[in-house]
Amino acid sequence: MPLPLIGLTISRYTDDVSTSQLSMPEAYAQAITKAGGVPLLIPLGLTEDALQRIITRIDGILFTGGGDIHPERYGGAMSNQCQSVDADRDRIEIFLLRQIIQAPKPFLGICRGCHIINVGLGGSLYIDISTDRPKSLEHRRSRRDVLAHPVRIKEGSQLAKIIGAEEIEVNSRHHQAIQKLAAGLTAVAFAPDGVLEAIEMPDYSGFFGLGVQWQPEDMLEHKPARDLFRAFIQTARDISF
Ligand SMILES: [Mn+2]
Repeated sequence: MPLPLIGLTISRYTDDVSTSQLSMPEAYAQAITKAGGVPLLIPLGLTEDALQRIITRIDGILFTGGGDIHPERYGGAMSNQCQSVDADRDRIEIFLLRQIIQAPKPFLGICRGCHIINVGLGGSLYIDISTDRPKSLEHRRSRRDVLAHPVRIKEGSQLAKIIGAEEIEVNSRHHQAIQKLAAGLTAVAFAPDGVLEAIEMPDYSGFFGLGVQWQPEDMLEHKPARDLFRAFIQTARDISF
């Protein structure tokens, strides 16, 4: 069985001796590998030409978690509540999103990656849930592998078909959330406080365009998390080979 190549976006940070580092939590690569894909990390700092070359060769993209998107990208103003903003990463991911949709090939967004899908298609974010929606649950505190709150999944959605349940428990490590949903996306899962927890592109010609607010790569001992990665990789393989 051929192994589909999945591009993964990564972060940049400066270490304690002022060296710029590109990095990504290993759990993403492990999740892709376990589901039958080959993870390929996409560096930051690339030109659009270079990114195009990558797009032609990969079979799908995983937009990973990370720091906040610059609020300018969705008509907001920079705030001291924004964390680890990287304008180059925003540029690269939004370019990759638009190209992968044009290709069209499967894509999955996780946490920040879910926000990139929404912002890249014209939606907006709450800069900080606890400030902008003070009555919300605590979405930020969960340890990576601890289930923090339930999400209710919209009947008939692609996500519901993949997971096969109306409600699942998820981890939660985000301080931002989708505010205005972009045209062309459907809201397919909500936390009990109304925070949007999953989105998808209905009738997408690349067959898999989905974003989740939780972090399934840290919950692989749970079947819904494994099923999500498996469906993503299977689609990438089916449309490529
Ligand atoms: Mn949450």
